[in-house]
Amino acid sequence: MDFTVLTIFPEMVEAYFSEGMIRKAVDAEIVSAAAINIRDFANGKHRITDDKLYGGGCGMVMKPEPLAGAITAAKRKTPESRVVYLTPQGRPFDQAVAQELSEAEGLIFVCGRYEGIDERICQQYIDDEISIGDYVLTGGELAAMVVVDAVVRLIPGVLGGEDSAEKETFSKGLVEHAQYTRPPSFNDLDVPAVLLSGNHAAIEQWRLETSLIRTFLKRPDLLEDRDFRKEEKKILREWCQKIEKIIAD
Ligand code: 4FV
Repeated sequence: MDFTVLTIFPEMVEAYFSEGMIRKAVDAEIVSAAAINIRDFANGKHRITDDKLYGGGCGMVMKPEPLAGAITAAKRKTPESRVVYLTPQGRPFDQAVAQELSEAEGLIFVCGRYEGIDERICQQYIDDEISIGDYVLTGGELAAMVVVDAVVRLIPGVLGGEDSAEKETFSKGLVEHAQYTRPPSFNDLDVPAVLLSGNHAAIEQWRLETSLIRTFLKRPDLLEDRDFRKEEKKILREWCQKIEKIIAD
C-alpha cells in the first residue's frame, strides 16, 4: 500500500509519518508514505496555489493547475492509486470505509485549504470524496492523517498479533469492552476477577457482555439495525429477564 498526501504543508504530514505505527510500517516496508508539496507544481516566481473566487465572495480557492500537476506526478509514481479528496461534502468516513480503502493498491489524498479546490479538479481527477465529520477544518491534512491512521492498522502485518484488527469489537460494530492492566487494584478499584481467572471462555463471555452493554448505554445507534449473533441475543434476553424481574418485584 502506498500513501501519498498532496498538501501545501508537507512538514505537517511528514511529522506524522515519522512517528508511531506508520513509521514502523514504513521501516518494515509494508507500506510507503510520502507528502508532495502542491506548491512545487505552481507556476510563476511566486508559485501561487490559490486565487479569489469567480462570482465574488470572500475567501480563496485552490487553483486547478498546481493540483493537476501534483496529482499527475503522484499517479505517475503509483498509477493504481485511488485519488481521494477530503471534504465536508464527501461520504462519511467509518470503519467499513477504512476496511474498503485498506484493500486499495495505493491512496493519493488531496488536501484542500481555504474554501476548497477548483471544481474542475473534482470533475476530472478525483475518484472518491470522503468526510471525517460534519464540521469545517482549516485544511484537509488532519482529515488525510485520520484516514491514513485508520487504514494503515488494517493492513496485514502492521498491527502486532496478526489478527487483532479483526478481533477488535469496533470491527464488529460494537463499542470496545473495558480494558485493564496492572496493578490489579488502583484507588481501591479492583480489576474484575474474571480477567484474572485465566478462564478464556469466561473472559470472552465477559468481554462480549461488557461491550454489548457499553454499546447499549453509549452508542445505542450502533445496535439499531444490527444483525445480532445467537450469543448476543441470549445475553440481551437475559438482561430483559433481569430487568423484568426487578420491575416485577
Ligand atoms: C474536511 C472534513 C474539511 C474544508 C475547507 C478544508 C476543509 C478546507 N475534510 N472532512 N470535515 N475540510 O473540513 O474532510 O479547504
